[in-house]
Amino acid sequence: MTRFVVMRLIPTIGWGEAKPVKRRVNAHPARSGPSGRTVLFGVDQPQVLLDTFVGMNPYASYLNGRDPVEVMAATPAALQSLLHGLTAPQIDTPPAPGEWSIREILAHLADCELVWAWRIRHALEMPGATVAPFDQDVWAERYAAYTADAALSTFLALRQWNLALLTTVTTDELSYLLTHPERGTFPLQELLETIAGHDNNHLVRLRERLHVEA
Ligand code: NI
Repeated sequence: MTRFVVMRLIPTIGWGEAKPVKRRVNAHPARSGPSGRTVLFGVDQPQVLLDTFVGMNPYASYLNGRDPVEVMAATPAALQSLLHGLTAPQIDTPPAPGEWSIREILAHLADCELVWAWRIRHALEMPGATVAPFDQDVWAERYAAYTADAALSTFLALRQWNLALLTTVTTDELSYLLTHPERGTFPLQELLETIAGHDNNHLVRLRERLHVEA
């Protein structure tokens, strides 16, 4: 069987954003990458589409084939381990103008978990539902309101809540579809891969920033 690399229209600014705003250094992976889906919606696509669509979940490359729920379950401990012993200046100071401080990254992770909590439940309730995008930079404009402790606590609580929900999700339900206005239609399983890949993307960047080996 001929394998096509089908490209899907994924905004280069990453997951969830509504418009092409300036890209932050600590935002999301670009659309290109080594891994990807070869078939879109179960159908090999004609060659003409290959130049049009981006055929991959840009976060999948951060999973190394691991089960996304397993990765999601490991993130809280990995994150807390990285944060252990950091000083307030390390947490609150952006490494460069226009980049997020660690406190802001934690707020971003909490906000993403909030969005994903809704999207998972929305897909389970109404398969095929269209989800709302969000602009992470607009949300970040209010991040001065959040302490690092509050952001971390919120992320940890929501992650625990989502992992508990996922214990109830059946294999059939993982194929329930969602439609994102910019990313197109994909199954719940791919949303979980996105969440886990997003986790790992930020963990990798935090380790780089803190000069910590994986
Ligand atoms: Ni992110």
